[in-house]
Amino acid sequence: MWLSVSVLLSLLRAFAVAGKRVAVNWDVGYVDIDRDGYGIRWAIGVNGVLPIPPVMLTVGDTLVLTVHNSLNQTTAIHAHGLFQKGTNYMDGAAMVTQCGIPPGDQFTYEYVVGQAGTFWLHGHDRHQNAEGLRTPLVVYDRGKPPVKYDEDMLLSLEDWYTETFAERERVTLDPSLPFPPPHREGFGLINGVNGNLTKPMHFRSGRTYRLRLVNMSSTRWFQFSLPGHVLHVVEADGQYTEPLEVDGVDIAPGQRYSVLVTAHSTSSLNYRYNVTMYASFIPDEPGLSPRIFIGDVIYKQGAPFVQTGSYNDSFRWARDINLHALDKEPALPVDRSLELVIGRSLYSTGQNLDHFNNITFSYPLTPALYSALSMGDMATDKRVYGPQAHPIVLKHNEVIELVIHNPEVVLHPLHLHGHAFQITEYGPTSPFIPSNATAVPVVKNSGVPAKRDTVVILPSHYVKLRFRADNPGVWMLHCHMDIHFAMGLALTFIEAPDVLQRTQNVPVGMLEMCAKQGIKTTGNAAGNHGLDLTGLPPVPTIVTHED
Ligand SMILES: *[C@@H]1O[C@H](CO)[C@@H](O)[C@H](O)[C@H]1NC(C)=O
Ligand SMILES: *[C@@H]1O[C@H](CO)[C@@H](O)[C@H](O)[C@H]1NC(C)=O
Ligand SMILES: *[C@@H]1O[C@H](CO)[C@@H](O)[C@H](O)[C@H]1NC(C)=O
Ligand SMILES: *[C@@H]1O[C@H](CO)[C@@H](O)[C@H](O)[C@H]1NC(C)=O
Ligand SMILES: *[C@@H]1O[C@H](CO)[C@@H](O)[C@H](O)[C@H]1NC(C)=O
Ligand SMILES: *[C@@H]1O[C@H](CO)[C@@H](O)[C@H](O)[C@H]1NC(C)=O
Ligand SMILES: *[C@@H]1O[C@H](CO)[C@@H](O)[C@H](O)[C@H]1NC(C)=O
Ligand SMILES: [Cu+2]
Repeated sequence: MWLSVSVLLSLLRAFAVAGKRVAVNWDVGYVDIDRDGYGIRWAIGVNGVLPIPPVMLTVGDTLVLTVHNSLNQTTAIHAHGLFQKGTNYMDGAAMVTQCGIPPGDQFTYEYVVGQAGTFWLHGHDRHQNAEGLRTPLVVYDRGKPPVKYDEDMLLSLEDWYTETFAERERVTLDPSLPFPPPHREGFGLINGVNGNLTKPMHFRSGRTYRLRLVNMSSTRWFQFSLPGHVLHVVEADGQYTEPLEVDGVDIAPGQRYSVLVTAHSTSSLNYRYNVTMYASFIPDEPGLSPRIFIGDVIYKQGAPFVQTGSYNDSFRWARDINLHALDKEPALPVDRSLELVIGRSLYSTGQNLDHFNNITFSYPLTPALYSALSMGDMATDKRVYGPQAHPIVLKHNEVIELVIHNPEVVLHPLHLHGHAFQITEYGPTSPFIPSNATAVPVVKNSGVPAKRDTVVILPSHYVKLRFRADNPGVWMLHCHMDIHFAMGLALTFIEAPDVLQRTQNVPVGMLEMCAKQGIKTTGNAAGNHGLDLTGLPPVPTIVTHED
């Protein structure tokens, strides 16, 4: 008896170390829903509901995500922040690493999840993310996490609009309409519901909680604070950091933070947390922007609440330049530095479009990954990917420094697929356009910089990022404000296509999805041989620079 129990236990342990298969079935379809009190509109949900239940895994598990597409357009699911090492084709970026899943069809994403931390799953086809197709993905450590806490809590933060994204996109791209476009100020959802109706958090004296804050917003920033408590940042975008003591965190679209908070040892009072949703480019309008949501932190049912005042100058916000990676990896020595300048211009298509170095992004006719895999020796020639994919070919294992300038008056949260980058420097860029955003003087983190996958570049500022090209694949860099992504603020890194060709094979089912839609899975961006790009739309030219 005892023997069999111990055998069973060791079997269980062996099984646990190997990780388990976690099957998640998503029927992606339209739901008619009122999420903000402004009325019913269509949104994109899963299995007939919104919010979509978060997905919880342990590092080493295999996620088996079966997606049935009940929409009337293609769909694809990206796991934001997962590196997909060796499984680039599972990255879920439609027309970059796969063809969208056709309506009525089904596809199973299957990959080992090798990183612990806080991530999210979201639609990466058209802007289905902004229509509701998003949910947190929490990956627990196997065994003891490197930071100590007693309990996990999740707060997902989302913006929501009365208008669909499709409508907001239409008015934004039309230069005859004023910018920002006329639309009702967005609403905030916390854990998928009106932020003032979110279930209270329950604290027990002396216990330490890890609050995972996930910003799944498409346009708005969120600030989180819990007055009367000190927060310690321990994770930024799936990367553990040395604990940093702060009073609040400011989270951009696409970003995640974990903060530790230790409950007071006495519990005669209750507290309230404060989530403020805003965007620096949206003018203040009382009651509409910023939106403030207050949630309860209950120590003792029925106890009075501590009255909290407003913020003062000594309030400490978490800033990523002040964070240090827990693994103590120093700033990488740079092999190649690339300069990118963000801009917004009126193009010959009659649209206001965003660009890096004057190139506004648009999708190739053949997914870039499939070109990289099928073009043989030519795969290292960037011309193969077409001009508008804005391809940048990287050599295996070289350390890239990105120097990204944002001379515009709006800020951009830029997200890189397949990597976490080190943030080594921020500063004002020239020409400096005075705006009411606080100017950050040059700040450097040359010791142990923080690593993350989404960075905010303030108006009139630059940022320097470093990463090692050690993940052969095709990875997007794009603004995580869906509207700017739609306006073309994206580019494609073609990382070590030679190594990629030797090491990765696309599952046949993925190629079949392309065939059903008449999309070629070999050849260049136009699905042709060599450099013949016949069939790609003409490259739009800049009429006037807007900035
Ligand atoms: C797809 O469905 C949406 C939501 O029901 C609807 O608004 C849209 O018109 C449909 N599009 C097509 C092409 O049928
Ligand atoms: C969430 O992301 C949005 C859009 O990028 C950003 O405006 C907002 O500040 C972020 N919120 C937080 C708390 O970071
Ligand atoms: C949420 O509740 C707070 C406190 O009652 C209130 O000031 C705030 O306006 C509410 N927020 C929204 C968006 O209704
Ligand atoms: C909530 O936070 C906002 C700023 O993010 C601040 O202006 C406001 O005073 C805070 N309100 C409370 C009740 O803490
Ligand atoms: C300012 O805010 C901090 C953090 O909330 C608080 O500890 C401090 O007492 C406040 N100072 C004043 C002068 O109100
Ligand atoms: C972008 O266009 C502007 C104006 O024509 C020009 O000054 C600038 O050099 C161009 N930038 C690049 C990277 O080509
Ligand atoms: C900056 O703030 C000043 C004073 O509040 C205001 O008059 C001005 O319009 C603001 N400028 C911008 C670019 O928002
Ligand atoms: Cu942007």
